[in-house]
Amino acid sequence: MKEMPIKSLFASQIFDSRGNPTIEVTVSLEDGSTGSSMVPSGASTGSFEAVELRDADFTEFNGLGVTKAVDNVNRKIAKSIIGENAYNQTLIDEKMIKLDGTQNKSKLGANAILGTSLAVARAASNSLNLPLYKYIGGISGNTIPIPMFNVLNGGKHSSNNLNIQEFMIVPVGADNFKECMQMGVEIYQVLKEILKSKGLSVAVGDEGGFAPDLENDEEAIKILLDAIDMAGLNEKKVKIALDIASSEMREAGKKIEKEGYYFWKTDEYKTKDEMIDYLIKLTEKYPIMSIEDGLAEEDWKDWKELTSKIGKKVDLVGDDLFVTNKERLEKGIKNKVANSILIKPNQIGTLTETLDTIKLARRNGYKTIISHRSGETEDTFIADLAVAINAMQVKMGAPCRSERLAKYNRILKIENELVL
Ligand code: 2PG
Ligand code: MG
Repeated sequence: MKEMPIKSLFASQIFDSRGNPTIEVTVSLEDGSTGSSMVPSGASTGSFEAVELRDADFTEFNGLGVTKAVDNVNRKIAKSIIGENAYNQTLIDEKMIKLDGTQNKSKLGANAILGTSLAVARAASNSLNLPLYKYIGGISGNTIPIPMFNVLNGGKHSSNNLNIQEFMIVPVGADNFKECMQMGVEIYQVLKEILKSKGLSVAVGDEGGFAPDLENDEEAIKILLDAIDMAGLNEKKVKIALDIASSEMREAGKKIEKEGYYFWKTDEYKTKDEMIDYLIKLTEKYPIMSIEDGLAEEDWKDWKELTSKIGKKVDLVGDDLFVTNKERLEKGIKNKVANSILIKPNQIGTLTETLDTIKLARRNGYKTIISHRSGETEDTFIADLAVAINAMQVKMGAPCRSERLAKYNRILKIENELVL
């Protein structure tokens, strides 16, 4: 294997799209090339995710500072990987996993480890003068994904009364990414006009989608269908996708000492069976192609039931359920649970493990969707990753707010490069 030793590492505390501290890592190589990475952060995090190391010093940034993680990169991780070959991503990731020594990367921090892992890949691609997607995907990594635009925000991503966290539009009928963007943007603008005409708020939530108070969650779906129609499109060209983020409702249920799902924003309660029925009915009534986290991260039995009932016609996506973790995905495969997986590198903490989980999903016919976090940065790594692994879809928020658009714009650029 060709060698290019890592010369130095530098981490610092920067800020994400919610104004919370996060970490940026820059890796420099012996040939002078460098690569940087900024780590995102979730709000509706799964309890089995790798752990972000936060300072927990409540005199600063509500305890969310990352100076300990920064220090871990600058000292411990630097000591372990300086001099190692940047082209050997697996070796570097394995070294960090060993150095951390915990199951969930809580010692060094998944933020410290991921920031380094992605910066190494970027530095290596720069050193070889290759675009990142080519470095990761080789000659076969060249598929432009379909975007899922989260145009109405609810749940933990906003302070409105919508329980479902994400109402997405998916331009499945577009011929290319450029057309996907046009459809997404035009529907988004029409949606804004519809909300305005009803006297509703057009302020946006964490992922750039509008966050009005509506009659109920179903009204949100109906408004989306109106917007699709008024933009001159139809249900064949643009489908609906939902992220229920139901682990949050399950947590809220536990707080009121119940077994099922508590929709805390509207004070409604559903048993597990009622939740399954509710989801099935939604798919019967509306052109919904995909439901993410329809059931909670530990409700395997109910997930299995939902999968057997509608898994043939709807993408059932595990996010909090699988947390980009190979073992959890293996359990899902064995038990015939879900048929798609959301991939978020910061849920697992290294590029190598992310790619391993993607491979396992592929081998077992699970659809892979590369996803942002609700707290994002201008880093566009996941755009390249999506093309590199030939992801079917990407979920990167609304076509609004530059931390979201940076990623969509990057895919537009890659598309242009690929047709040259
Ligand atoms: C999700 C994500 C991203 P968060 O639930 O899918 O949309 O949200 O980053 O808050 O976990
Ligand atoms: Mg989710």
